[in-house]
Formats: sequence, C-alpha cells, structure tokens
Amino acid sequence: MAPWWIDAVVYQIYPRSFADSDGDGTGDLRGILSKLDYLQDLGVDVLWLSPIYPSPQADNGYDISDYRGIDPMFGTLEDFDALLTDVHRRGMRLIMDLVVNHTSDEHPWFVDSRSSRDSPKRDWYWWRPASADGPPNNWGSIFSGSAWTLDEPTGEYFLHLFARKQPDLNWENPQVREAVYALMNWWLDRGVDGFRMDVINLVSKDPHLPDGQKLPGDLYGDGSPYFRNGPRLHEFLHEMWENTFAARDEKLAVGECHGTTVEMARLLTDQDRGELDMLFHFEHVEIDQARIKWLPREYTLPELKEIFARWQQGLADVGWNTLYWDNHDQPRVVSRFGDDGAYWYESATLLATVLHLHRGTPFIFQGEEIGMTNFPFTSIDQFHDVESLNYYTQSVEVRGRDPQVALSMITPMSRDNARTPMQWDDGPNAGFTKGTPWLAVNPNSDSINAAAQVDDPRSVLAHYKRLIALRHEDPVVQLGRFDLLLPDHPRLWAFTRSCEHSRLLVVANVGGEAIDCDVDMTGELVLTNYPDQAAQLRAWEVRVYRQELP
Ligand code: TEU
Repeated sequence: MAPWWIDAVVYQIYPRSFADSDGDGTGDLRGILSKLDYLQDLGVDVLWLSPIYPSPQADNGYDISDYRGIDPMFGTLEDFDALLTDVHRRGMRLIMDLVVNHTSDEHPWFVDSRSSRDSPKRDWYWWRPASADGPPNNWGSIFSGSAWTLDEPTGEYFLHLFARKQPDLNWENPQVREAVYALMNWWLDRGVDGFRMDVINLVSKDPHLPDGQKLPGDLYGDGSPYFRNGPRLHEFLHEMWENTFAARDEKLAVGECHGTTVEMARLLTDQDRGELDMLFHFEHVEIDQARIKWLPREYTLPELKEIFARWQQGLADVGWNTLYWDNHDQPRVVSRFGDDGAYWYESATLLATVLHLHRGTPFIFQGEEIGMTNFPFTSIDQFHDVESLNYYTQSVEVRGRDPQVALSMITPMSRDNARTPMQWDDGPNAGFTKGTPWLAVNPNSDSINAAAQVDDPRSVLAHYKRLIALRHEDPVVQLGRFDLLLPDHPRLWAFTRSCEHSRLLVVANVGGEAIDCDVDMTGELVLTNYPDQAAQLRAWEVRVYRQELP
C-alpha cells in the first residue's frame, strides 16, 4: 500500500519569523496557533517547525541546549501541547526539527564533556590533541574558519562542522545514540508525527579524521569525503528507525542530506530498509553556485530540468523524494529562479506549478505561498545569520576583501533573505508583531502580503491552494509516471505525468519572452496563470492539461 505522504504537502514554519503573539518582536507558539485557520485553508497536511527548543540561538535554534523543552522566547510546553492538539484536531500533522549531529556548547552534555579529559562524557564529542599546525586536521567549518576550536583548560580541540557553539556529537559512542533515540521517543510519546532530521548524513564520520583536499587559494581543506555519508550512516539510521519509528504507525522521517546522490537516496529511502522516508538533496539549489555558495555560477534551464528528471527517474521504482525550492537556508525562489519585478505573479506561480507537479512530497516554506521575495540589503548591519556574518568577517579580515565586495557576495544567497518576518498584511511590521521585529520586515509588505491575496482568485496564494488540492484529488499527481519532454529546449520546461488512463501535461515558459510551444497542447486545461489562452506561451506562462489516454 502506498504511504500516506504521497498526497501530502508539508509547510515549514520558521517560528521566530512566523507570528508574534506577545509583542516581543519574535514569533512564538501562540502566534502559530493563531494562524492555524490560515494553514488549514491553504490545505497543507503537515507542519514542520524549525527548532523551538531551549537554545542560546547562536544559529537560530540549530544549537540546542535542552532537547526536552521549549525556549521561553517561543512559549512553554503547555503552549506546545495546545498547538499539537489543535493541529491534530484539524486533521493535520506536526513534525519537529531534530538537530542531533551537534548540540549547543551550552548543552549539559558538552559542559560535562569539556570539564575534564576524564569526564565520562568526554567521548560524546570529538576531542583531539593539537597537531604541529595547531588544529588536529585541516578541515574548514561549513560556517567559515577552522572546524576546530581549542579548549584551553583541557588543552584539546573539539570538532564543530558548523559554528564554534555547535560541537559535533560523536555517534561512534553508543551512549550518544541511545540518548538521541530516547529524546526522539520522548517527543513521539508526546504525540509528534515525526522529524525533519538536520544534516543527518553527517552523523557518521571517518574516525581517523584525515586531512581534506586543499585547493590552491583555499584557506582550509575539504573534509566532506570523511564526514558526509560516512561508513556507518545506513547502520545508524536503521538503528534509529528500529528504536523509534518501527513500533509506531504513520511517522515521518525526512532527512536533510546535502551531497547525496540518487543512488544513495534509493538506499536511504527504500521503505524495506527502515532508514528514512524521504530526503532533501541540494543539487537544484546549488545549480547557481560555483564551488562555494557565495560565488555565482551561470546555469541553463536544460541543466535544471536534467537534475529534476534524473531524481524523478532514479526514485521511480524504489524510494521517495521531497520537492522544494525554499526553506530557511535558501534565498526566495521568485527572486532566485523567477522574476520578482515585472512577472512576479507569473513566475512565482510557474515555479510552484512545475515543482508541485513532479512526483514527491512538496515542501512550502512560509511566505513562499504568497510570493515573498529576497530582502533589499544595503548594509552589513541588516544581517543576523551566523553563516553570512562569518563569511563576511573572514572575507574582510582574513582575505582583505573590500567590505562592499564582501557585502555584495553575501547578499543574493544569504539565509536572511528567507528569514524576514512573514508578511500577513499591509499594516505596521506586516502584521507580524506589535513590537520591533528581530529582523527587518521586507519593505514590499505593503503590496506582497497574505491579506491582499486571501480573497483574490488570481493570486499566488490561490494558485498554491489549487496545486495542493490537485495533489489531494488526483492520483496522477501522486503516483503518475514522470516523463520529461524536449530536455534540450532552452526556455520550455515540459513534462507529463501519466497513469493508465490519463495524463497531465505541464508546459512552462521559463522566461520573459513569448515562445512557441512545440507540444500537443490539447485536452482539458486544469490550471494556468494567464486569464486567456494564446497560440504562444507568453512570459512565464504555465499551463496544465489533462489528457485522456486511449
Ligand atoms: O543546514 C545544513 C546545511 O547544509 C546548511 O548549513 C547549508 O550548508 C547552508 O545553509 C547553505 O549554504 C542545516 C540547517 O538547515 C541550518 O539552518 C543549520 O544552520 C545547519 O544545519 C546547522 O544545524
């Protein structure tokens, strides 16, 4: 039997930027509760909450200091239970963010671990003595600088693949793994419906921690061959599944798996193996980046189509996949792959349609459904994100780049583009807070906001509702076979989804100039973003036809 998520759509909430109920400028759980009507009306099936646990917030909650609680800035466990109850009452599910590759350095486990070389928790993290060059190896952190920090009192370095306040847990130690399964079961017992597992394919590392390759001009070596998709990844995931999900019904395990291939994804999401249910790969969201995310790269539509098609084909018979453009780490899709000026509505709806009509489980990031755009940053003071700020500082202080150049490098890709407050209405602070928002509201909230779209049938929001409804209703959207048409066409993104008796044809003009569409556009038009039809496909026009098969 097909799993329940084949017709589900997930909505990601970034709690600090979603809705503020108490006027402190930061979103909270009561704020989310107050917006459940909106989410139910949108039609989404699952809510994913980015981390709400107690945290020093060095990485906006992806640095957890207590896995069994709620950070006071978001509310209390009672607020959480109230939210979960109401989500379930409405027939929706809720999944939590599980961040267990690393903890905060303020988590009691790490406080204990760093207290002495003899601490019983010393081996819960990766401690190593200095090498002749200082750090134990040459790995760079994903958030710039070395991946190692010296802890002076005990004279050893600890590993942190992300910020220095995010020490990596040592999953080689079985006690660590047991502690993780216990906290997962604690939340599952509370009623949550699963987890989105942060950087889960980093948990198995080569314990020898060898130096990574360092190319000319690089400050650090690339350790990813030794810390990504490591030798025990499948074993650890299966063990996790056995200890948590196996005895429970209908739970969802979504793994964030940067750097996985289709072949790995087949193993990781094969339902017979008991590891993950679906994963996030990064191929399509790195298409516009050179070796590092801050260096832009020219790409073509055929390359983008090829990535989607290859993943569709690779997981057609085994496994399953997520479908996403946006999340809290990515710039806004309409600014990035669309045209957030003249063709804002057309391009936002086209990109949504193409994505949602692939095979997989679509993920919507808050604000994507109303076409929120990147932020017009002009100064470094407007940034908050540790990844952006660390890169800026390294650029200016270590590489000696001109600050304006460094600013222009971080602006298009910065994660803060996604993290500005949700735009609810055209009032002060976009209706997000009555206080001062922790991150500035995008100045376009007077025109781009949910209130302006709820009753407008020709809005981005209405279009997302139609796409979600179509997935709920139509078995072809859920399970139909995927075939890419005209793969080399530089502007047309066209594909079919077919079952035995019917198929959907999607044709999309990815660009601002009208094009001829050399595809048989007949059948019932079920969805489009233009009010009328013409012979050509106009700027950013998308059409979906239902065609009966003989
Ligand atoms: O992201 C992991 C990850 O791959 C990102 O850091 C990514 O490399 C970068 O943002 C894009 O260039 C997860 C979380 O989604 C992210 O918010 C956390 O900061 C990170 O893990 C550490 O927990």
